[in-house]
Amino acid sequence: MFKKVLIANRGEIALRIHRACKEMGVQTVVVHSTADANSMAVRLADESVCIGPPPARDSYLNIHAILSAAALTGADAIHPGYGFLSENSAFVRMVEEHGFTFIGPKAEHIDIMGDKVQAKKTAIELGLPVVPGSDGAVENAEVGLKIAKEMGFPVIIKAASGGGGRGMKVVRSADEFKEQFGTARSEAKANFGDDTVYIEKFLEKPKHIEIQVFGDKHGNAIHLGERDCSVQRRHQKVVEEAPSPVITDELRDKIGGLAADAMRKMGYVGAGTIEFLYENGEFYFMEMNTRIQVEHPVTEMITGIDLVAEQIRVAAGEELTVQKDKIRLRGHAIEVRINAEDPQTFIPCPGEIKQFHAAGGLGVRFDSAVYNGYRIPPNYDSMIGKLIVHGRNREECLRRLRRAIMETVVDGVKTTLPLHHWITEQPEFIKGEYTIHWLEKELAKEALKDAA
Ligand code: MV4
Repeated sequence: MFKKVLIANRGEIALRIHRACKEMGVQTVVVHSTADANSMAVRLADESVCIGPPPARDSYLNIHAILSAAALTGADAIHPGYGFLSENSAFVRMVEEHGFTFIGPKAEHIDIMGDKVQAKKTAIELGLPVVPGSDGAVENAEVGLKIAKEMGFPVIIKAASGGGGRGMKVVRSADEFKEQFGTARSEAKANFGDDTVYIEKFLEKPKHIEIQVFGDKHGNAIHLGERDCSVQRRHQKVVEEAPSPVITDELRDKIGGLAADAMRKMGYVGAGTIEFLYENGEFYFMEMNTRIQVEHPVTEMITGIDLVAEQIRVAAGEELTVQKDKIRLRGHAIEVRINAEDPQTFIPCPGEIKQFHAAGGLGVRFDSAVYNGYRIPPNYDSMIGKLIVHGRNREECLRRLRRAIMETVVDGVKTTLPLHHWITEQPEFIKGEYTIHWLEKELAKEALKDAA
């Protein structure tokens, strides 16, 4: 096992990684920008190193400063958390060239999944179901139109270097195809420096359902069930839950088994998430995330497995401590992401937290790095914490969630908690049958009501 881990992140995930390390008897070093000198992770870590000014590109993305901090403090391994350098294969290669262990997958697997055309091709080879579409990249608008006509409209044009919802165009008829194709191409070039695009049949009302997978360096790979992350706004997840209210044990075993088999064939190491669109009982591969995700706690709550500790053990060369037949999914978990934002306009609201009180009690978990008097810097993402609740079933979980939201106090800045409370009272959310478009449609209706 490692003696010392360097945490190359901030906020709640930096603290989350620190906690896992401490429970494993591992020393921690946290790197931070000048804006985060007073962070909870800096206070709690065994050591801290300031790596630069507030802008992320000068600190949390500053590879040389991070490697220097690792060398200076004698760290064995680097945990990148999510965001920042977590899916940067060049960083992984540099970490390894300097003799440190990267707590995450192989650089080559990050590269494959970072290119959406290659990712989809790999998914097909590994036996995962995909959305019908072009066989890889589409050379020009004429070829694209021919494929679209054969498949039938609507279709969606996606950028190979896109992801997370960026660089997509939905086309509903043949006469708008060529123009949209051109726009998709030039936007892809402008945003990602790569104008490679591909085409898929557009699914009208899917859910976003993702499978948590894990592999080790001994050839083992497992899945830990799904998370339903369909409650989104502008491709930002707002609420996540496990298990999905629409997935049967039979469906889970089937898609989970395919996902685990795929990872075993690939030799995937560490935590990963395979994202699927789900419609009419069918799963379609969308993307794979090669990192620990924000919403990992809902899986932890229903499996009892510490996913970050597992990442660290696997990186250190240990076998997975969980075996396929020993995994039991217990009850239901829901997470809401608490952002320091206006709950109606979603405008970020940095500033000082005057009063803070985390909800507690049975089945309540609050993953956050904020405290009374904490100043939220304006330089980063507005997520200040996550409220995660567990119940024996979805109904108990929902009641507990409403109770815990009402109990939470974050004074001094606006937060999305009122939005979360509102969501928990919506009939479609309660039924669990919501799709990826549900939240934005409801918010549009509310805006109309407010205007009247
Ligand atoms: C789709 C789709 C419908 N049909 N692909 C959005 C994020 C990116 N990973 C892929 N996305 C989508 N791909 C086909 N063939 C709809 C979306 C999509 C979406 C997916 C998941 C969660 C929220 C979404 C919001 C809008 C569109």
